[in-house]
Amino acid sequence: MLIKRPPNGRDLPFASEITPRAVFESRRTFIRQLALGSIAGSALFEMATREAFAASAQQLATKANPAYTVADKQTAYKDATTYNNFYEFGTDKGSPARYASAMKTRPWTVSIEGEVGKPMTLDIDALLKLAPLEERVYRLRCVEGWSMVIPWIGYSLSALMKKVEPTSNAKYVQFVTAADRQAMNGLRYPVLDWPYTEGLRIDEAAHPLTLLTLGMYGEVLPNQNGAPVRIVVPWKYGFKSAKSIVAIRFVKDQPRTAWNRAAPGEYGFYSNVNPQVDHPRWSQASERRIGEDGFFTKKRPTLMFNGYDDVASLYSGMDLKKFY
Ligand SMILES: Nc1nc2c(c(=O)[nH]1)N[C@H]1C(S)=C(S)[C@@H](COP(=O)(O)O)O[C@H]1N2
Ligand SMILES: [Mo]
Repeated sequence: MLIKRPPNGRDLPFASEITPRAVFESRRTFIRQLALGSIAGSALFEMATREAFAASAQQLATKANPAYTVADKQTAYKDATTYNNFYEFGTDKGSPARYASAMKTRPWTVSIEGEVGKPMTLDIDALLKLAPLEERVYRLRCVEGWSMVIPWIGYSLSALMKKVEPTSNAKYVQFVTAADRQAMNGLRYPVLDWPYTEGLRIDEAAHPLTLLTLGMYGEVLPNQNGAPVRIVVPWKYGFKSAKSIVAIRFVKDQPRTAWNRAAPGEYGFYSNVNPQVDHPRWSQASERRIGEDGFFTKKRPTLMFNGYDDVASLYSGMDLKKFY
């Protein structure tokens, strides 16, 4: 897939390294034909340029995981990549797609630290190779009342946890995300206490559903969806799924989270999808599926734990109205 040492003597990769082979080859053919004058001016021209220059994301080889794939219709790629929450690039839904290309996602390292026997700093290539990449189609339910169905690529965070060996003091995991003032135009607004941070209890982090996510729709993550690495916790509201992670800290005490700091009465630490516990300002009983349900369609019911009943045992005996 990736050629290790670029024979060009630079640090920059060749197009062939970051481009799917088919696209690269069709680009070469296209350029050759262009040189021969056989395409320019023809109706094929527009098609060929789009084919050769538009799709340039690195494809990832994956194995589908049917056990963690919902049957719901998948959200269109276009919707999943243009309707985003990524406040580091602005607070409206279109801003991440517009501005996130300013973020450089290579080189990128994630530091795994705190209460672990083997702290380590891993770069993206190491993370891509750490465990077999799986495709899992998950529902994502935003606390705002909309949802999507996305084919993510990654592996259980538990695979990484096994490598770093959390100590017996590790009761929680904190995710710290990128806060680069040069690249992230949203950071000049004090909407949240940057960097955006999130957290899970250690058993939630170790649950196989918790996905260390490196791609979606067959490719590496688009920047606006949290490239190059994010977490996806499908039974919790979307804001728990922190994007563009730079550190994973194993800690003794429950960590503060960006949204809990900003509005403690509205966003708790647990934030499990729960149709019976309303947000103080709106109901959480139903949702609108992006790309399917229009504004005049009756909203669809929201499912307890977003439909992931598997996780119920993590909370047995807990009052989920109190621990919202
Ligand atoms: N770093 C960071 N991560 C974040 C956010 C954010 O603003 N910053 N927004 C969250 C919210 S509210 C949601 S709903 C999901 C959206 O993920 P998606 O754009 O890939 O669908 O990302 C979450 N992760
Ligand atoms: Mo969200």
